Amino acid sequence: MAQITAQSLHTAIYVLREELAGAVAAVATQADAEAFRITFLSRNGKVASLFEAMKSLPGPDKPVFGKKLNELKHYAEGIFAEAAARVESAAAAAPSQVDLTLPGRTLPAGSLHPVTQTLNEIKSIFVAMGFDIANGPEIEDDYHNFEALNFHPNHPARDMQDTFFVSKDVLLRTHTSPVQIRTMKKQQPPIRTIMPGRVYRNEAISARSYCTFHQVEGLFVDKHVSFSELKGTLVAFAKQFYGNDIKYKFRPSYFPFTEPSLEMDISCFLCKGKGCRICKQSGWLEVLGAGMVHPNVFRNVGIDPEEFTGYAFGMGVDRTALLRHGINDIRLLFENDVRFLRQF
Ligand code: 2NL
Repeated sequence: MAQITAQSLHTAIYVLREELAGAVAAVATQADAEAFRITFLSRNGKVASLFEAMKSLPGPDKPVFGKKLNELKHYAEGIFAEAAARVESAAAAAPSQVDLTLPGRTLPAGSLHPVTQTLNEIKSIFVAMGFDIANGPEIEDDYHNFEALNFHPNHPARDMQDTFFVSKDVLLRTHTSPVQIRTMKKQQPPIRTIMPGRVYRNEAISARSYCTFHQVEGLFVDKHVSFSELKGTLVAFAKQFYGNDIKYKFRPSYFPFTEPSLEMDISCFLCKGKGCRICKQSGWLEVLGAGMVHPNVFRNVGIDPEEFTGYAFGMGVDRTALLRHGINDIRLLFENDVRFLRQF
């Protein structure tokens, strides 16, 4: 304030009193009340600034105006206290902004990956038949992945083209059979175990094949285990998994680790054998391979092939999951795009 006079301070007090009366009437919320306090009653507020102005009045006028300003200050404090109490009780009485009767917001529930769902189903069928479940390392050595399984040293699967090598002797397992080797090495028959898990192949990636996928292999070793028992077990599995009404057939096949070996086809469960896009118009789907454990494999793990026989089988899980859901690109299973996964 410029050079103050008694007259101008008198006017300023009058004007501020009017302003206070108007401002307090407009206080509607606790935030308004706080703004009022800051504007008028804080250390740098309008009331304090008149006290400051008073200091430059001629000496004799000071006591008179000191009294007037104290009155003004008490007036401002009084109406502020009233307004603060008014908005506080209004806030307390106001209905809650939260409607406790509203239904809760449901969080989006996750679901199991289609491959996991398929794996779980396969596992539960074999567990119900009395199979144990065994797991093992995904990083393996040549011995457990190839040599113990009777792969010839020059077998093409041992080529860099087909297998991911970590070093000359260390590799990513190309099937879950090394888990079966480890199981037979540490446990004498009877052995009735399935080995589900992830495997790796160094293949060109396409809609039909990917560099990693899942397998379930099974192994039953005991005295007098027969080829017909193998076939009966596979049929029992296929009917539970693919449906009671499927037709099936066995074809002779070859694996280094089984002799004799077979492959199982089932009638296409989508077109019931009539021929469709999924079965490539053949009416049949290849679903698994199996056979009687080769005597050389038994000798490699220290089980006497004269005393024991056994069967083993293996099936791909991802391809099965694709077939069941009519998915046409295996890569979708590994991209983890939630727009895809939400559909399962
Ligand atoms: C297939 C065929 C098969 C086995 C896996 C096996 C393991 C041991 C000994 C003998 Cl340790 N056999 N496993 C046997 C026959 C077939 O898999 O098409 N898999 C996707």
